Amino acid sequence: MSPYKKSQFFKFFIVFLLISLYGAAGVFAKETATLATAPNVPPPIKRNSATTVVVNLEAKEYVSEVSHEIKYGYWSFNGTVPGPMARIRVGDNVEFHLSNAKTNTQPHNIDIHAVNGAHGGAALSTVAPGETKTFTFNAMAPGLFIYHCAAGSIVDHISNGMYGLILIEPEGGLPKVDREYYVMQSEFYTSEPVNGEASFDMDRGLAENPTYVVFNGREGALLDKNALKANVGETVRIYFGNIGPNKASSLHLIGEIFDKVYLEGGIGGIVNKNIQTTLVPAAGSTIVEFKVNWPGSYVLVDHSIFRVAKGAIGHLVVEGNKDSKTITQGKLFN
Ligand SMILES: [Cu+2]
Repeated sequence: MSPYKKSQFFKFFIVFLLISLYGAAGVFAKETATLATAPNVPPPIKRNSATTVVVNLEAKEYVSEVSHEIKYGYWSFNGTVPGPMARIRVGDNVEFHLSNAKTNTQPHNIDIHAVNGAHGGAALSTVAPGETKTFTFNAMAPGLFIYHCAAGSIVDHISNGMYGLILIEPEGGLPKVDREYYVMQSEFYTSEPVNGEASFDMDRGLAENPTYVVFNGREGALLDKNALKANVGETVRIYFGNIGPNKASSLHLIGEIFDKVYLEGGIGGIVNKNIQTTLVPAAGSTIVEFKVNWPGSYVLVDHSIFRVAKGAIGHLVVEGNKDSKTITQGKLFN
């Protein structure tokens, strides 16, 4: 080989090597999103730059209790209602994988409200039982976004439980708090149970007359041993979504004032202060923060108050000694 050819070969080799290393670095830069099941929240992102994040969800149909001794045929993401919460950083590329369990009966897909275009991904992700599809989107805007299935007529897929939340964190993250929780409100429109199992009732849906209005997928998901917990002096943040499918939620925590409300779940816009009740539309969200000063049981409700009888109630149990002068007299317990 002539010296000229040798030098050309060497240059080609170096370029090839650099391209290979760059490609390999790209592959290794990918990370898999940590998902959390409600009421838990994935940990804050520590990265100070964007990367590629892989999110894996699987559509799963299953039967479980919606109310005491009443079962319902749920359709879900990952086998829970609501589906898991994902936490992404603004600027990240999200490589989204949706699979549909072989044992399912329905096609499913996903519309992520954090996505611009292609019906939020629904146009690219319809999967028959046994199939998997992938699409990638850039997380362009920080906020708390709903995702839901939009297959078929949409209404039965949403009514049966196919929804969840995805948080797109701003650069630098959100202010540190002591506790974070994930709560999602939804309505269920059910037929008269047969052998203890109810199914979706389209007529009740059209009449907007839910049988149940619940937090985290079933009656009692935030009561008794499932109550949220905090200690006096701690600041609590609730990531709250409302899928509807029909009703707006009048979100209120009995015994507390929301110190901050990220209006309609947007981050970087209006943070409202000192709010008693905040309105969350169907397929909308909010982020609320508050410091607890007094021990006891706080009651999370949709203050459209008749809905409490349909299940829209949860507890936050706060332990510790009171550190507030806001209540100057009176005993907590007899
Ligand atoms: Cu579906």
